[in-house]
Amino acid sequence: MVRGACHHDCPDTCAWEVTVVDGVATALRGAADHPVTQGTLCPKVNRFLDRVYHPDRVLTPLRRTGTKGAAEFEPITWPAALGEIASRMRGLIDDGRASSIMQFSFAGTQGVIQMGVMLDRLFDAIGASDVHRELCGVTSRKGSASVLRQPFGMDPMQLRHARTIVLWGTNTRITNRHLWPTIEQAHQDGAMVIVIDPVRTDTARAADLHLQLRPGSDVALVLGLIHVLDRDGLLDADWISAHTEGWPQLRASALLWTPQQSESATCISASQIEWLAHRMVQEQPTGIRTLIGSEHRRNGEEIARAIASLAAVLGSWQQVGGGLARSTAVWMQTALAKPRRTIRPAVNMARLGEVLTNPAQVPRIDLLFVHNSNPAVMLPDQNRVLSGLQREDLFTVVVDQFITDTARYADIVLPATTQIEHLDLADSWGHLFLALNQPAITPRGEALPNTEIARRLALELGLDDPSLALSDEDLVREALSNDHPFLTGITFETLQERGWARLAVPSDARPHVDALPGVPNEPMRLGALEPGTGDEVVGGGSDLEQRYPLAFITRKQHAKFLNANYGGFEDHYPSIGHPVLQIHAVDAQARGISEGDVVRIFNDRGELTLVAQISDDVQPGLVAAAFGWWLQHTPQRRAVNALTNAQIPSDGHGSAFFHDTLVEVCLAGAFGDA
Ligand SMILES: Nc1nc2c(c(=O)[nH]1)N[C@H]1C(S)=C(S)[C@@H](COP(=O)(O)OP(=O)(O)OC[C@H]3O[C@@H](n4cnc5c(=O)[nH]c(N)nc54)[C@H](O)[C@@H]3O)O[C@H]1N2
Ligand SMILES: Nc1nc2c(c(=O)[nH]1)N[C@H]1C(S)=C(S)[C@@H](COP(=O)(O)OP(=O)(O)OC[C@H]3O[C@@H](n4cnc5c(=O)[nH]c(N)nc54)[C@H](O)[C@@H]3O)O[C@H]1N2
Ligand code: SF4
Ligand SMILES: [Mo]
Repeated sequence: MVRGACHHDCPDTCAWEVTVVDGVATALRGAADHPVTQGTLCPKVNRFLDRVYHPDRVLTPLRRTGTKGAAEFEPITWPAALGEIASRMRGLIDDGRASSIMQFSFAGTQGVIQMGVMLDRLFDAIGASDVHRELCGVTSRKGSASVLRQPFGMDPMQLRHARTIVLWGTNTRITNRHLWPTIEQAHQDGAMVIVIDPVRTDTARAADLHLQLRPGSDVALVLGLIHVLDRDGLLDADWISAHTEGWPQLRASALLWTPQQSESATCISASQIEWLAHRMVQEQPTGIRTLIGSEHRRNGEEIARAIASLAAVLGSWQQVGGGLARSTAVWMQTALAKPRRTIRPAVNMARLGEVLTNPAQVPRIDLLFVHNSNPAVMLPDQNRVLSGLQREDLFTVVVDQFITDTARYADIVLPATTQIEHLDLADSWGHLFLALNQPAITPRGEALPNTEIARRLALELGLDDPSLALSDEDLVREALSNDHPFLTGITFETLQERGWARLAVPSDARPHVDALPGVPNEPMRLGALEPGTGDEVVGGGSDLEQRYPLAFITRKQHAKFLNANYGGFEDHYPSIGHPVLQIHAVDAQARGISEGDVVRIFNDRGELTLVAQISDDVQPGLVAAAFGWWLQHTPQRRAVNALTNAQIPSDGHGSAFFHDTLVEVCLAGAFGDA
């Protein structure tokens, strides 16, 4: 039995055990002794060994033989593949154009080592262009950090002690399922579970109360709540003056937001707003759990700021189980040694389509090196991304385990190992446990870990910096070499023996109340809140809205999908077997659409043909389709991101406004197409 941990970009970071017989992995199960995993994985990963041994695995390097996008390749050797990549890179470097090489990667494997530390070093060494990996969590982090400074949140497991649990724009039962037992236990002990989400999700269905607010109206809801808290004298003035600054400004902005005004902006009734404000104070601790549901909007940062401000004025941080539970990444980043990096030219990853297609782009990108990501599926404004990947003068390398929709466009595909074939240190953004992922089998075929690909490419390029020759074990040891109290007692050896370890943080630690090592206890920063408007939203009265009157949400919806990892694998499809468009009966009727009709969804960026599903899980004015399906499922060979909005915050940092997307829907054929 070999101990490891899941690599997916998922808050649960499960610890697992692999049974190996004669060099073949025969069973994979959740570690029974791990307090979060508790012996079970999830519907996505239960059959992960099928993925490891899948007949479609890429097992040798491949070179393109057909047109871009056609996925026609021939096998080549590693020396031939690396030789060709290195000679193209060398040509650009010698020409003084190293920045026309772009590293594009994300969190396909989110482990500390395999997510990119070695490839980052390689591209740092040559001065290639980079991307800001900010499509997930950065907007929400910015918003909460503006209140909390260092955005330490409560350990989500402390929700066990909450009496009022607010799941704010997070679909826990689908996206964070190992937190659900904690919530259920608290519920059994009398806690009330409230979901705030524009969609009736699986989590909303299981909650005591679902507040189905208008998309993007969260700030107006918070202002209404703070209005009531203040008006009814429910707030603790001593707590607020001792632990916050900027309350007068926040209070002044909330004064204008009577429950009735908040109702008209949010569609949550004034009486429910009054009730919730009272509940959150009278039934403490109130724990607010949020992830990234509301960040994919123009006002996403303000929404995160509003939620953090609400937690601050409630004073919930004082009791274990109260406060804000968001990403735990800051705990991990504080604990682990920071990799040494050099600054290189970089653009927000959401801009890839624009960068590849804009003739005036400086520097022009001539060589794109993709690893741990599937930009053809996951980036907004897909048509633009695909036009970029189609460019004949772009040399594209994709490192992956399968021929993804991005790999179809590659000039060279390099075969990557899976998690049971390489070493990694798994940190988590959903809890405080680290795990060591030990390789259980030798790599299949000629697959190599990202780290080894970087080492070989460095040699090929003649780079002799010793840091580019470190082994995977050296890299794990390096990450653990930080002299921080959170790492007390955690070494490579202890992890090797036990498999996992919780950061040395007391289980009843109260961030922003108790002192944390090295974290100054500064007041939380409040200030006026601005509901703002979205970029493309219903109710704004824009010209665009006249043409495209429906909001379009493309959330993570399926229990067996994990981003774009499984949307091309039949055994992972939901029982209906294909993607659908959820539309409310009111909007369907207005367009003559019935259940099962084939419909066309379109806007200026693109179009999709899907099957309609009439559902009151969405509200009138809002249509929804799941993110994660690969391109083969529609006649256009496109997925939901063909329609989504690639705008990013004005400072260039944060997520794209995926969910600020307007569309129109009609029966397919109504415009003469099928
Ligand atoms: N419309 C819409 N778009 C979205 C979102 C949404 O909700 N709606 N969510 C956004 C969010 S939050 C995220 S995080 C992104 C996710 O975007 P990505 O991180 O790009 O997506 P993943 O599908 O998790 O992983 C991408 C690839 O990594 C590969 N991979 C896994 N392990 C390894 C490895 O060890 N080595 C290499 N080389 N490759 C590996 C997988 O095979 C997979 O093809 O999508 C974003 N896009
Ligand atoms: N099964 C499964 N699990 C996953 C993933 C997956 O693809 N599949 N992806 C993983 C990744 S990368 C991430 S980042 C996490 C994300 O985890 P979550 O943040 O929980 O997931 P999302 O589906 O992005 O968003 C959650 C909810 O936000 C709601 N929402 C949208 N707009 C608004 C709004 O304006 N206000 C409010 N209050 N709510 C809004 C959506 O309807 C959705 O139900 O999940 C991880 N876990
Ligand atoms: S995808 Fe998430 S829930 Fe599933 S095994 Fe991996 S970490 Fe656990
Ligand atoms: Mo994400």
